[in-house]
Amino acid sequence: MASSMLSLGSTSLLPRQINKNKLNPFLRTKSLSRVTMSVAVKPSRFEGITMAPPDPILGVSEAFKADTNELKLNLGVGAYRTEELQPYVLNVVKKAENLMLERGDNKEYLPIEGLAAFNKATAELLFGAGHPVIKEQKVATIQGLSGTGSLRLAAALIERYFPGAKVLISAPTWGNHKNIFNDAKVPWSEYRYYDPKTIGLDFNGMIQDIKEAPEGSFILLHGCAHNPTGIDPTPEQWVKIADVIQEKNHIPFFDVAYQGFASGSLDEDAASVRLFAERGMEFFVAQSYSKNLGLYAERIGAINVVCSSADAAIRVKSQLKRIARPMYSNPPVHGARIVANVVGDATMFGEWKAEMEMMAGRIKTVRQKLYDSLVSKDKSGKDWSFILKQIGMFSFTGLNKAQSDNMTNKWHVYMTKDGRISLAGLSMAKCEYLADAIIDSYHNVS
Ligand code: KET
Repeated sequence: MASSMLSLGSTSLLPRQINKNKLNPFLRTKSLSRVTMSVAVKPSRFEGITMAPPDPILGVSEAFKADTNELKLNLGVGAYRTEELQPYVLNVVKKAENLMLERGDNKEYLPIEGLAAFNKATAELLFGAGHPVIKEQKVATIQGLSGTGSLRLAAALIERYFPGAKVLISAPTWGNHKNIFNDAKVPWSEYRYYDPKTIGLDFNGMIQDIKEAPEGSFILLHGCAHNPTGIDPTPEQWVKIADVIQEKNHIPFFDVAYQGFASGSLDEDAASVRLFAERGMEFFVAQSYSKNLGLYAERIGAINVVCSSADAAIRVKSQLKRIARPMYSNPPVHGARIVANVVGDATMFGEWKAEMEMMAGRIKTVRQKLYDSLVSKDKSGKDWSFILKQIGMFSFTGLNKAQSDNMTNKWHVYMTKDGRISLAGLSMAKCEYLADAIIDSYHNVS
């Protein structure tokens, strides 16, 4: 007991604590130096807090930074880099920012639901301007802290209004999905998605698992450019997925973090979401502008809940705001203004599309070069064509944990331990080196 009172040391005791300590006979009899000595042995209140493991994705960037080898390559996080492997700020973003400075936009708080012009723009980008769900005001849209924050708001809404309902997530999926639902105390399980034998979609497994889930489950779907596999259902398969979800009264929950990055076209990449909207289904869509506008650190995205009536949308929106207020009060304005300016101006919108095509195009070019390098260097006859079939920012290499460790420890190629590499972080100049690393890891490590 005495030692706990001494924990602050005699020189930093606050008046209230000094008064308390006057009642303590131990203190009265001890000299100043004895008091200081006891500080050293006092265990911290945080003794019970163990070291958290590094994040499987963002932790890779931390490890990369610490590596001094000049050959090092960061293919961990899905963040676009130029051919010189530098971060890229889109020209259209700079233009929108200049406009904001010229206008002298203020820094007042936004409403809890975010910037109205952004919410309008983001829903239109997703469903297409003039879509009936927008015209009939059936979508509850609120600005979120990028994709992650928007998913987290939806998870909180599920926990509050659908107690016990389960979320089904693809196996595998983006690593943070599980954290998000765990933290929101929403139970989840997995549906089959990736088939290592075919290095493709396990479509039958997926359909069967969705069918067998308890009626009214939430089915988390990647709108496009599935992370980490880079394998998307075909348009025909999306129709069947929608059929079984409808049959079982499930609620689809789309995560759209790569709109424009799969095909290079914003509209094409929204086709899955629009298919569900056309069927008059109720569903969730979380959006992110981290990748397609390169606004990673601005934390700009949205959660949209498509409801069957305008009245339900108003109520849902009010509850999303209620969840947001004690979490972070209201969202940041900077990224919201950028998106609103870019989408709301025909010229800038056109420029954005061109830059997005350029980014998606660069990734396709390195994808091809990596494939060519693997085929020309690897004499084993292994079929590497799966790399060309995958889409989006990533390639799911099929390398296991030990092989991925070899990529990092021996070759200084930083990647996630599930075998995913971000092609957005690869340059043409590094393709041959990467191919050597992959071939060595694949054939010489088991
Ligand atoms: N969904 C998916 C599927 C996704 O890959 C990411 C980010 C997000 C949502 C969230 O991004 P935000 O920046 O919150 O809008 N993925 C990359 C970065 C990360 O892990 O945070 C990644 O997989 O590398």
